[in-house]
Amino acid sequence: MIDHGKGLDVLLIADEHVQEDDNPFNSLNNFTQAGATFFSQSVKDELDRQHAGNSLLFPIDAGGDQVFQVRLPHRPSLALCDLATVIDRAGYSVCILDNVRTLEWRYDQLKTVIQERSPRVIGISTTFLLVSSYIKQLVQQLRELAPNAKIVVGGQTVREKPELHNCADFSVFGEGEVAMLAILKHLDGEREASSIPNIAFLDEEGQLQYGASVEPGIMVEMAGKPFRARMDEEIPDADWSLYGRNRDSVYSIEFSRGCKYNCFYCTYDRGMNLRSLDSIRTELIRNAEMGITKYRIADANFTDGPPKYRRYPHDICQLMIDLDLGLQWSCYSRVDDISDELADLMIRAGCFGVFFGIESGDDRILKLMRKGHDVADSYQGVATAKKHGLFVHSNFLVGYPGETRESFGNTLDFIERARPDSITLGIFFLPLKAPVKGPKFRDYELEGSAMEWRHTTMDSDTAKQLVEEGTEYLVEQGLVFGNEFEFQGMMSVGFSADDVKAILKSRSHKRRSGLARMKVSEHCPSWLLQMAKHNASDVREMEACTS
Ligand code: B12
Ligand code: SF4
Repeated sequence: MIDHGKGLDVLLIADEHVQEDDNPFNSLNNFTQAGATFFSQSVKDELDRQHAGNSLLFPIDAGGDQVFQVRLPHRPSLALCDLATVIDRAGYSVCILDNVRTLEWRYDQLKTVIQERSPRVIGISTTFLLVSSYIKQLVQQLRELAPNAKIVVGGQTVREKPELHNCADFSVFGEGEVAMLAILKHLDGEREASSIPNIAFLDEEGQLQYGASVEPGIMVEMAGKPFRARMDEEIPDADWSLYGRNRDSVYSIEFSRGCKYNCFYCTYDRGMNLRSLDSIRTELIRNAEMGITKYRIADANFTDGPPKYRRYPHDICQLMIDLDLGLQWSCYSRVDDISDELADLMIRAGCFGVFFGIESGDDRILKLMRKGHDVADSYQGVATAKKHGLFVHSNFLVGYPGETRESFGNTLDFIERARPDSITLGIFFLPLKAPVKGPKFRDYELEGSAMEWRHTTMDSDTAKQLVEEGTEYLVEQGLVFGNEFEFQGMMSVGFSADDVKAILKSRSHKRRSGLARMKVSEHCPSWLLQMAKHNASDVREMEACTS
């Protein structure tokens, strides 16, 4: 490896952008409405005066008046932390910067790091950058800022969108730890790019080439068989001391990769790759020593193990109970996993909430989804989790092939009776590649993609309409629209899990009220000042990265 003195081998960056349209009301997950309060220019001026450049408030146009909504920072990226850990352990220097385009001052830091440390390689995570044009723009911007750096993109979006395969010097599909080290070896002159599995790269003539074991057709056409680059080694322990930010108190942790189910609308990787309890113990203890005790578990489904080790989650909960580190966490779960025994263990291990993807309240649709559980299981799972004191968020989707007004009526009926603590109701999203696009669904004549589609029983316009009508109806019935994701965002800036529950509840009837009726606060509440202070200290923390 070449010694670059103060120079940097790898700069890793991440940001979050999930909608084509920049209107924050279309990407509510990036923001918090903080109890549906919006702030006026005078509050913005006051915050700027006290903590210049904190970028906390995001301007929105409210029918001519400019008001501001609170924007929470993008969560710390586990992908970058994992990558940084293996890069660092291999002896390369590495630095992480996130929120690079969302937060102005973070972008300034990016420029400083590039100027002062001339990274050889810049890696971008697209896990939460969903928009191709945005990614291309970011790559272009980096090329201008760092013309000599090689740019590597990785993460789900670049894997799924073929138009991105030639946007950077290297694209990594699937797990990135092994591939990133191989690319660094290649740049050190020790390996041919064409021998690296699961990557695309630009050759000396700027032509797109694929590395070993990737056939371009497979990357984009394979419906029903999601692509997975399995690592032979264990999932690495993430070392957050490399992350270089101190704002957050809620972090990601991963116990397994992949999922053993095969729901036909879902593109998550199939199969399960587990960590040993020993490595989990080491990571939990090391994190606690750094003050990290709050988590959003990143597993596709935390509450089940593979067929040969069904009690994996039970054992992890028991480990957490025995360690007694005061952990608090939430996770994805399935209704058919939640027994009294597991719910009790989860509560004692520090779980405060679960996210169930229930999707439908109609048995015929659940069967078509190959969901693996029925409506009775859903009633049972929600009731058991609530009985033990878990906050239950549930997601439902409208318009899966076979959906009719009648089946949607059954979903509304289920929600009204089961009453999860919060819900999201959205239009069926048709991914580029998912089993539902395969031959088994030919009879439904499914066409289109993403949010624009049609099939024999419904089209996306009708589904949108039903989502609107259903939402109005459920709001009337006192159901809470929110998201379990918001726990992480709000807890990161100092709210407790109980505060977040209270905020979600207070928001229920306001959620759909729209811009016209929103309240504009002239006051700067103490928590907003607190958040601004967090941001200010984060600026100081990042100075470490430039030195
Ligand atoms: C946990 C999770 C969440 C959590 C995040 C919690 C947290 N603390 O981070 C929550 C519940 C908040 C969440 C929310 C959403 N999520 Co989510 N989530 C996941 C999930 C299950 C795991 C992500 C994760 O952290 N994995 C662990 C890390 C280590 O893996 P990774 O990011 O994939 O990184 C690896 C490789 O991809 C690669 N890699 C990644 N970046 C880079 C960069 C370089 C340079 C290299 C070389 C390699 C590389 O190497 C990494 C290590 O092996 C994935 C599905 C899955 N199983 O992957 C969906 C997933 C990321 N989510 C997705 C979506 C769409 C969303 C939402 C937009 C959903 C919604 N409609 O609201 C929101 C966005 C939230 C927001 N804007 O606020 C999509 C993204 C699709 C895409 N990119 O094309 C995914 C892939 C699921 C899917 N297939 O639909 N999510
Ligand atoms: S929807 Fe959930 S349970 Fe089904 S395959 Fe996807 S991750 Fe697994």
